[in-house]
Amino acid sequence: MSAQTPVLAKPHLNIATLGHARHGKTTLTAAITRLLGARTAADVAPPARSDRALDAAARGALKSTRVEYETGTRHYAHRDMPGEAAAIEHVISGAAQLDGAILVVSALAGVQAQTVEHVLIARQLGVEHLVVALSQVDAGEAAAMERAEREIRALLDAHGYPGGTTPVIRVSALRALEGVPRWIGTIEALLDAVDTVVPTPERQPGEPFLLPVDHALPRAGEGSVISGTIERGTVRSGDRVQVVGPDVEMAVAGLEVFGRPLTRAEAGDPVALLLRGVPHAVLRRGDLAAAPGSLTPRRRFTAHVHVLPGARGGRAEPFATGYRPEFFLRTTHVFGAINPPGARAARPGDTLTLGVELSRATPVQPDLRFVIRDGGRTVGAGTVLTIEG
Ligand SMILES: Nc1nc2c(ncn2[C@@H]2O[C@H](COP(=O)(O)OP(=O)(O)O)[C@@H](O)[C@H]2O)c(=O)[nH]1
Ligand SMILES: [Mg+2]
Repeated sequence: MSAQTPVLAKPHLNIATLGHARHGKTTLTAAITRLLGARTAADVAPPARSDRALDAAARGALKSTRVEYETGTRHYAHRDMPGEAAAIEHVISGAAQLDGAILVVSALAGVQAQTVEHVLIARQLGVEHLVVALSQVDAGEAAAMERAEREIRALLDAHGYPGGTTPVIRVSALRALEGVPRWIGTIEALLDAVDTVVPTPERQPGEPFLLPVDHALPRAGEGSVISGTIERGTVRSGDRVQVVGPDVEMAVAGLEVFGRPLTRAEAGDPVALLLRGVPHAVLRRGDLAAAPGSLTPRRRFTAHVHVLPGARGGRAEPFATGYRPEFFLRTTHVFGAINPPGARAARPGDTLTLGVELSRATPVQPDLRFVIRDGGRTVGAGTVLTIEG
């Protein structure tokens, strides 16, 4: 294949499996892969900082893997997310790039802690469209399935998704993988629902290029490769890009979409950029590659923030001025102080406008969405309103 060949004749979407650990996300991903003859990309998340305490076996389970496949109408990049609480960072940094998601809920176990947390994060980071796979139904009792479906619809309603009309497709990925036609049909029905429910996204290929970096890897003898999903704009081989973080600027020496060499990639494409001569050690997840001069790191902004009530996984206590949780913005996270308006504290359940001062300047812009975490819990979420400095 020449480097100029356009590979994607169909619209491209980014989706993921979300949901609690051991509810069947990886098995479902495998069943879809088997059905549609997908390819697995060599794109596996290295352990995030918070994973380091875990042993190697546990870390293996926390990686997210990406596959690609085509239905009759669409091309999908599908990320199989980890469901463990310790891996939530991967879900947060991946969710910002999703056009839709498959929420996997076991018919045996029903809604569990990370089912709730993933729905919350998806909603807060702007994932507008969900399809539910009610999984492991070959092993479930009818009454348990009905109960699980009711819990799911109530959860979706509680987070602003249409619980009444969201497709809840009963699947057995394990039996489909074993080749049982009836169960293969359930995977086909799920994919039809995704094709129907998730609209083709509108991209912004004409905006200044921006790539939040998911991974940075060394490429022997050549430099480094950074990868992620392009948030906006277009990049061509030879374009100059600035990497905000290490603050280096260079020409893109080559680019790949799913391991295929191309000369151009645009908003929505999962891409890897070769940065010749840049040592891997200066690059990291959370950096931003962008059109030179198009980004200004900022520390102070105002934001519209929803403080999660304790009943939804948040804190029981209010936030007072000077509270310093962690802000998850695109693929990075940074501590910041919260300053509620006037002298009042922000109480769990409040939705209000407040000031934020980050400990490290990071490019932010109005409408950027973020998640606020503290002590291993998602305590709030918000949207940037105005930049203050
Ligand atoms: N009976 C049954 N078991 C399943 C099905 N899908 C997954 N499992 C089992 O559930 C367990 C967890 O599955 P896995 O895909 O790893 O879950 P993940 O943690 O959500 O990725 C494994 O033991 C699977 O074999 C299914 O459709 N039916
Ligand atoms: Mg898994």
